Amino acid sequence: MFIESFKVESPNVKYTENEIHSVYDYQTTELVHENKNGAFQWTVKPKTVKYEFKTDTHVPKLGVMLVGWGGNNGSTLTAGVIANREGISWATKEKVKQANYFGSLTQASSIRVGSFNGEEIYAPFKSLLPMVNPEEIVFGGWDISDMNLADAMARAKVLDIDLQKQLRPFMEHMVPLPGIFDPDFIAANQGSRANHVIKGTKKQQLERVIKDIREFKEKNKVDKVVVLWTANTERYSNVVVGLNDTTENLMSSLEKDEAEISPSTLYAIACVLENVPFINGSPQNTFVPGLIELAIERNCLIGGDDFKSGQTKMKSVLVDFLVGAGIKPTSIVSYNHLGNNDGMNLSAPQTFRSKEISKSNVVDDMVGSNGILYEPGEHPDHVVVIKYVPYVGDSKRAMDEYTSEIFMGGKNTIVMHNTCEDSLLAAPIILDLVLLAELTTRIQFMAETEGKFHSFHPVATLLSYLSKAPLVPPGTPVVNALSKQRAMLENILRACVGLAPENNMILEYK
Ligand code: NAI
Ligand code: DG6
Repeated sequence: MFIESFKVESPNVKYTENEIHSVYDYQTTELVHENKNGAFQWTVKPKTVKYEFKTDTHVPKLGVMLVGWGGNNGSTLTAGVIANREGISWATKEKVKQANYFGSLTQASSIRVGSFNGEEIYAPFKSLLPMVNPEEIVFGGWDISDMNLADAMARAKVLDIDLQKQLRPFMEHMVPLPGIFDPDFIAANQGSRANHVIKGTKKQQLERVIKDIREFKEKNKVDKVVVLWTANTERYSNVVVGLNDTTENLMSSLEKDEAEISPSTLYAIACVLENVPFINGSPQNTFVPGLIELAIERNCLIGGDDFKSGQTKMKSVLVDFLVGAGIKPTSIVSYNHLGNNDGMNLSAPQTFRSKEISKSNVVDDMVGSNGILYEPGEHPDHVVVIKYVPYVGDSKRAMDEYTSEIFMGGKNTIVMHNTCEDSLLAAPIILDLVLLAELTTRIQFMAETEGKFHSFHPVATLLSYLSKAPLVPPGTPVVNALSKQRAMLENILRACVGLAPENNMILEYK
C-alpha cells in the first residue's frame, strides 16, 4: 500500500515551527586487533553512539545555475521541469504521454515506512523531509554557446517534437550567460560552438562568475543557489606541487594566470568563495587538492564526480550482486557508442581518458570486500570503450560483457545491451543532486561526545548514489555499490526523523 505522507510520533522526535529535532541511537562497531604470535586477532565490539539531528524545515526558494545549460542535459532538464509544472501532455505515434519525473530518486521512488495489517506500507522518498519542489526552482546558468534554451532543446534532438512545440514559448527567452572557455581543456571539435565566452584573465573570469551568481540571486529573489557542472568533459588538470596542491598555491596561481587552472575549477572556486554548493557532473578532476582544502576551510558543499546514469549504475548493481553471491567476476568489458555532442567531445583521447578513469574504478570496493574470491591486489580485467557514432544521436548504446568464475572451475558470461536517450537518464539525476545538496545544507547534527551541532562534511558523500566516482573527504572509504549508497542516504534521512535504518528483518512476521 502507498501513502502520500506521514509524521513520526516518538519521545525522541520533536517537530517545532522551524525544525525537526531527533535523538538517535547509532548502532555501530569498534574494531581492535592484537598481534598474537605473528597473526592478527580481531575483536569486534558492538557499540551505540547517541546522535542528535536537527533539520531546518524552512524550504528556501532555490536557484539552480547549470554550467553548460544549453547542452543536452541542461536543456532536457529545464524542458522536463517546465513540462511537469505546466502539466503538459503530448501525442506520439504510440499514445498521449504525460510529463513525469521517472528516474528521479527524490521524485519518483519510495521508501518503506512499516507494515500494517500484514501489508507493507510505502511512502514517497520526498516525504521523508521537507524538500524543494522542483517546479519552484528558478533555472539559469552559463554556456559557451549563445543559443537560447528552445533552440538548444531542438539541437539536442532528445524530446518528442509535439512536446518541443509546446515548450518553445516557455524557453525561447532563456539565454545562458557567457561561459569560461579554454580550448586546451576540451576537444578541439568544440571550438565552433564557442561563440559566447567570458574574456580576460582567469582572475577576471572568476570575478565575472561571482558577479553572475550575485546578480542571478538578486534578480530572481532566490534564497539559495546551487551550481552544477553539466558542461563538456574536460581533460584532467595536472596536479603539481606549488600550483594547485594547496589553497594558498591555487589562489596564487590564479593571480599569476596559470594556464593549468581549468574552467571547471574556476567556476568551483567562485562558488566556494560565495558559499554556494558546487556539484561536478563530469569526470574530470575539477576538485584539485587546493580547491578541496578551500571548500573544507569555508565549509562549502562540494560534490561529484560524474553522473552515475546507465551503464555504471548497472555495473554497481551487478558486480555487487555477483561478488555478494560468492561469484568471481574476472573480466568486465564495456562498450558505448553515442552520437551527441558529449560523444563528439569524448572522441578526443584526453577527454576520453577522464571518462575512462571514472568508469573504470567503480567496482573496487566490491572486489575488495571479498577476500575469499580475490587475492590482495587482484582485480578483474576491466576495459571501457567509447565511440562517437553521429547517427544514433543522444540514444546511447551500452554493451557489457561480464565473465565470472563459478563453482568447480565453471565460467559464467552475462551480456547486456542497453539503448537509451542519455539525457533522459541524466536530467532526473541532476534534479536529485541539486535537491539533495540543498536539503543537506539544512541538516545539523552532533554525536554525544561533540557537544556542538555542525553540518555534514563539506565533501558531500551523501550524494554518492548519483555519482560514478564519488568524491569523499581524505581518509574516507569510497562506496560504489548502488544498494549501499542508497541505504546510506535513506537511512541518514530516516535518522533525521527518528526512524530506525531500514534493516529488512521484518521480525514481527518471523
Ligand atoms: P553537451 O555537450 O550536450 O552539453 C555540454 C554543454 O556545455 C554544451 O552546450 C557546451 O557548449 C557547454 N560548455 C562546454 N564548456 C563550457 C564551459 N566551460 N562553460 C560553460 N558551458 C560550457 O553534453 P551533455 O550530454 O549535456 O553532457 C554534459 C556532461 O555530462 C558531459 O561532460 C557528460 O560526460 C556528462 N555526463 C552525462 C551523462 C548522461 O547520461 N547524459 C552521464 C554522466 C556524465
Ligand atoms: C559515453 O559513455 C558517454 C558518457 O558521457 C556516458 O553517457 C555517461 O558517462 C554515462 O555513463 P554511465 O556509465 O553512467 O552510463
